Amino acid sequence: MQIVPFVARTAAEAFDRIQAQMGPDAVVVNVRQLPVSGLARLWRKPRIEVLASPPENRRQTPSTPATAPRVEPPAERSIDMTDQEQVALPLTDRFASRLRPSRWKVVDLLPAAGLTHLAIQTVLDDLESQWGKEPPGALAEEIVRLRETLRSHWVIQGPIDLARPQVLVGPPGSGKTTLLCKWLTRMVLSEGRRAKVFQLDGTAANHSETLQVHTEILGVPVHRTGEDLSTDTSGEARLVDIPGVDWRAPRSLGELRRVLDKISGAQVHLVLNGAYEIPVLLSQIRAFSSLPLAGIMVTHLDEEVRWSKLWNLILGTPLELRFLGVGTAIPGGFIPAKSDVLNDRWLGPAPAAIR
Ligand SMILES: Nc1nc2c(ncn2[C@@H]2O[C@H](COP(=O)(O)OP(=O)(O)O)[C@@H](O)[C@H]2O)c(=O)[nH]1
Ligand SMILES: [Mg+2]
Repeated sequence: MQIVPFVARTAAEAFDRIQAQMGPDAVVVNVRQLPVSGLARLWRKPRIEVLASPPENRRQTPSTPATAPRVEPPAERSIDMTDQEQVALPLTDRFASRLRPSRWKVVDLLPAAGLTHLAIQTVLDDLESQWGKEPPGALAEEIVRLRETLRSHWVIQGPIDLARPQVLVGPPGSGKTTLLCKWLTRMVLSEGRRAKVFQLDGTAANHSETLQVHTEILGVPVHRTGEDLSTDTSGEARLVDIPGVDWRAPRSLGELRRVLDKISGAQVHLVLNGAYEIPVLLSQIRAFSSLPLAGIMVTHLDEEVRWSKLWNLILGTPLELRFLGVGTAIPGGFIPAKSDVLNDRWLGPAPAAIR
């Protein structure tokens, strides 16, 4: 990956220079404040260094259609893959034997992809009703149809509207603040947007060094109360960071709801730790769905090989999967969720014709 450093006095200046040199699809890989040493500290404002990569480095050349399932890195190359992620997956598990018989061979792959019995049944029913009980001859053809069937299940709730406050909620430690910093960095350095952050106390006090450091680097103002949040007409994106709440405590969820009720027009996104098992994630979604949710964002995907298991959430809830967070580095590993992103590392890159 070719990486070019840009040193600038402000985030806006860095954005302009990256755009001029690399165009709108440049990928921001890292951002940090450069130390000012010696006496210069007294008069010189610290500068920021942004590492960016030109767009042609982002995609692998699409390969020929997969003839057999394999684990591949995702098409989005801004993610660092660990050795652990490259390990091949077993192709069957204990659920496979309990599935109703089908001539579709591709169904045998679904348990290893982390799909629950219920989700597999749904996919199998849809495969057969959409394409017939008799599968096409080659496994590669079955995989093409499986991709289409899964894609038809992708939930769309509508676009994120940055004119409305964007609020990230979820259990404590699920990665909300980290994801917010990744999103903010993308807005400011890749999209050239102006933004502000509201760091609110919820049922607990909200302290975050990560948020403090990154807003400072980006020159983004942080408001410690929600006073101006609903009435703000500046046109700047408003990102709201709230402490997590215990999803097993209805009282905490009730209090969170009261905080959210005061933010008029908010789009509320549930942030979950994708390394957790599916039954836990589904229970968390059920608990938080008493709130007006506009989608889900899933983090910690550097700790989970089977991104395909997120299909359980898509098949089991009416919520749109918005963004995926991969790792603690900011802004690295912030990926708009798409059907192919979940499938590529499991089924191999999609043939170019159906992308
Ligand atoms: N491995 C890994 N750790 C993460 C990820 N996102 C956040 N974390 C870590 O998880 C912890 C909690 O993150 P934070 O964003 O403060 O969670 P919050 O309480 O939901 O705001 C911190 O130590 C983060 O560095 C991720 O995608 N992968
Ligand atoms: Mg937080």
